[in-house]
Amino acid sequence: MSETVIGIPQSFADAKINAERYADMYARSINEPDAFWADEAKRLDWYKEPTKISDVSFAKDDLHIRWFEDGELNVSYNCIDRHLPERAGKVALIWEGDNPAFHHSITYAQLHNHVCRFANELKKIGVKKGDRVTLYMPMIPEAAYAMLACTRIGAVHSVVFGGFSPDALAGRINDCQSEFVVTADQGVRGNKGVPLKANVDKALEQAPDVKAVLCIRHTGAQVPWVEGRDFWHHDLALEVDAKCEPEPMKAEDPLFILYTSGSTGKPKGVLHTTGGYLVWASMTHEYTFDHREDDVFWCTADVGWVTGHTYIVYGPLANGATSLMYEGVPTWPGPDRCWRIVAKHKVTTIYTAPTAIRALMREGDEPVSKHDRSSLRLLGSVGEPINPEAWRWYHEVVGDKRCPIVDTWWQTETGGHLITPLPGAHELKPGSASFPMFGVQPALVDTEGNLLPDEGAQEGNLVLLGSWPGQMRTVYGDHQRFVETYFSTYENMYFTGDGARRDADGYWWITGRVDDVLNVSGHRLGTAEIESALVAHELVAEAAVVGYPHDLKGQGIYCYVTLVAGLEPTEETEKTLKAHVRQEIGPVATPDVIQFSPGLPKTRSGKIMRRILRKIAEGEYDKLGDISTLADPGVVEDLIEGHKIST
Ligand code: 6R9
Repeated sequence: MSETVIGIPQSFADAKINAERYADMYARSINEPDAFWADEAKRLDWYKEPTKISDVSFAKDDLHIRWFEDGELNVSYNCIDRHLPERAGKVALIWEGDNPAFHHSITYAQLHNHVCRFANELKKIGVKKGDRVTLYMPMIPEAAYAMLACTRIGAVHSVVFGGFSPDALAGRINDCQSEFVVTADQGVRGNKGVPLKANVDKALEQAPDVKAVLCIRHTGAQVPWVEGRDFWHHDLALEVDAKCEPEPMKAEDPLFILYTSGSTGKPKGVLHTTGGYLVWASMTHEYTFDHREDDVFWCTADVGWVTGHTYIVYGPLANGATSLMYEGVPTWPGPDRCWRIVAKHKVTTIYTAPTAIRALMREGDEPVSKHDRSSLRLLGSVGEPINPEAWRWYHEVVGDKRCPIVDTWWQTETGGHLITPLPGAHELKPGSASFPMFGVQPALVDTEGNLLPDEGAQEGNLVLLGSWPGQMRTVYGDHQRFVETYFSTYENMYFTGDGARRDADGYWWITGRVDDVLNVSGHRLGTAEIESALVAHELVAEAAVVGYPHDLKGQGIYCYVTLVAGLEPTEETEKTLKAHVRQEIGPVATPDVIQFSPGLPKTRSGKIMRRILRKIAEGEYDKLGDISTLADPGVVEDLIEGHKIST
């Protein structure tokens, strides 16, 4: 059977980047990188234009990554002020509430007013340049105001996903010694309230250094209140004026911290800096989505994830675009909600995750086809490999075969897209992330770290050979961890943690994580985090967590648990442990399956053999490989007997 290849539609014949231009620009970005990036930096307004373009070493003992080092700029100025002469009345943000009756638009002039006021409120509660401010927010415009207000005064934001538990929030507040929290009384998703302020109060029992909490009244719910520490946004707004000069920042000054899961230990505070990140956000938003002035761009991610940072807030606003922010869930009040939004706001570009596409696909074609989608011109996918079935449905049903799909591969660590098709430059192969973005040098290595030939079909672990401006600069407060996590597996290369193959035509296909990181509904979770939550429970002696294929979520969470001696598992125990993990980390981490087992497969030196646990969870009993090195091979039979999912 010949492989499906989908050509470039006529509507993209005049795209900003066509095949020839891509080839020229890519070659220049690799052969004359400093000249290429000096030009791309011109997309931003600088107080001081950079003359030192890059200074990078991936060597383990001298790791440093600096871009545009002597340049000075301000992010909020670039996302707002500089657009005012031409776009003051243009819509910057369209907000669509959870309740479809609630929606409004914010122009660039209004955004300027909101952000300046917000910045002055932050100053008023004591925030200074360089301070870390934790944002625990629902999907409301104030989330964007708060982010931009931090950048305006040079504070460093750390957005914590509103679905995380008080414990997880406290851990993130303490890790970056953040003394300020911005939140709302409640969030709303699918007509249900999310008790954000109450969660903050619980978190602060374990985060005593927080001095002030700025709270937005969103639903009007009653919330706990600590006089002197807590401030209402609407009260402070009355006390401050709407003039706030942006603070000139050095290109390498910290911009934000975003926590993400790795294969070991606690989540890491990924640090991005000012100049390089914004160049990358702006450039990738423009080229990948072939951005045009009258686009209505809808990225469905939450601002608590990197996709929301780069493609709801910074990329689109840096480019003077109209960005849609949706508060709710894809299927409330009905299965057609997304398509209703597309028709209502004449969305031109949707950028969403395969897990959402699969969930919507289940609802059938009718909810889609009954709405006018003629405004759509481009579709995007992010977060996990997209299965060909979902790809085709997205292309044929949602996009009426007219709209190309950009399957964008990247990570929290990379700031923005690294491998993606450009809609006017590349023919598409369903499931392939296609080609590297400008300046990106992907390569494959075998498990010993040998580079595989850069021609012909190859498969291996995905590494990146050089830096790009949007790359993370360090793990906040733990540079050694940055070195060890990304630059120690293979010498002089950034290791992505993903496996990939490149086909004979040079198309890249991401095959998924090769480390102990799970991708559950597009959310990154470390197996170690879930294990440590489980063993923290008094009933649990030992736990091992692996992923298994899940129709909707991509991967599900499969936990093997050994209870403390003498306890017999009951349904109640299972429920208790699921609720416990949910409470410790958040609903996204709720185990799908808990299998109780008296023992786990271990080597004689006591190392749990996850390879075997993964195969059992997948139901692939005949592919367990060599089990002779196990201390007690009999454990395996018990585990197979207890396997919980029908295959
Ligand atoms: C942006 C984001 C990163 C991990 C990454 C990979 C997976 C993301 C993908 C994809 C296949 C794509 N991933 N996009 N896999 N195709 N288009 O998702 O960041 O939350 O840090 O996750 O997600 O495994 O390593 P993050």
